[in-house]
Amino acid sequence: MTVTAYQTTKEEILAHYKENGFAVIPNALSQEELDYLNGMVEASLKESPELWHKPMEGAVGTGSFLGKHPLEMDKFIRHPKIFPLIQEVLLGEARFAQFDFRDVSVDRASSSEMKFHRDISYYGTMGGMIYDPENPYISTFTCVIYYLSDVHECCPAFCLVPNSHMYSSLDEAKEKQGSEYQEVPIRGKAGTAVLYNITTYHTRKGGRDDCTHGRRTMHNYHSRASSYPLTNWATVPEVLAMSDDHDTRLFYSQWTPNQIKFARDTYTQPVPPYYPVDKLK
Ligand SMILES: O=C(O)CCC(=O)C(=O)O
Ligand SMILES: [Fe+2]
Repeated sequence: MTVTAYQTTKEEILAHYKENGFAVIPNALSQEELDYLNGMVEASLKESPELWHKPMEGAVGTGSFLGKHPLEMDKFIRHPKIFPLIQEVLLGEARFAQFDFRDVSVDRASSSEMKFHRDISYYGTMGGMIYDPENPYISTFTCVIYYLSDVHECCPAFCLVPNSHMYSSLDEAKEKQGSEYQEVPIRGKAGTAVLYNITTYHTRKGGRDDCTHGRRTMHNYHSRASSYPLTNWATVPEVLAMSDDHDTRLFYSQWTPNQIKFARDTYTQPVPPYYPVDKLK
């Protein structure tokens, strides 16, 4: 198994993902895009702190940006550099699943460690399929984490165990992978994107006590047409979910239970009849 630091060409990215369950793409976002997103995050933290959840494992977070700036955020959710890769690993079936921002402040950097885990859909937690052995890229869902700040040696860092999707615990991965087992922390400049199969074991490593940076990230999860919704809560604004543009409407069509209610209660257009809208309280 080869785990190299960064992949740059489309071929390298896809080969590395296929072999290891992830790829790291430097310069996925331009300086202009980073300035724009960081400006929005700073303004939101200052002006609308109520839209951010309380620190969880050291990170505050918000899923409010898509509702507030749908067309602007859609450009990042289907980013011209990264979305074609997402479509590739999801066999052309990509569907929107979840989009949020997280911020670890400097003073919380050293207490922001998570436990190793897999991100599993709510049907997955009830026994549904969590990876697809028939997909050469294994994934039923994929996520891209964009670093919006530089991640140095001292900073909180996303970290994963390559090719560990098939084990039901980290101990089993250690035992079965033997000398192949590795925990790979991912560091890089702001603008770096980590694309990973969400059932690959991963965590956020805490920062060092002397970290003076913290860490800011944008997390974007994608489902497949043949998977179930990832969450039971994410919602999509009408301008995207009911778009006249066929590809846009299709991409935002995997509605969660909460989304059906949200559409019923807030959209100007009727909810499409194939959703069980009358059955929901
Ligand atoms: O913030 C990170 O580096 C990892 C986050 C994560 O794995 C999660 O929220 O499930
Ligand atoms: Fe996770």
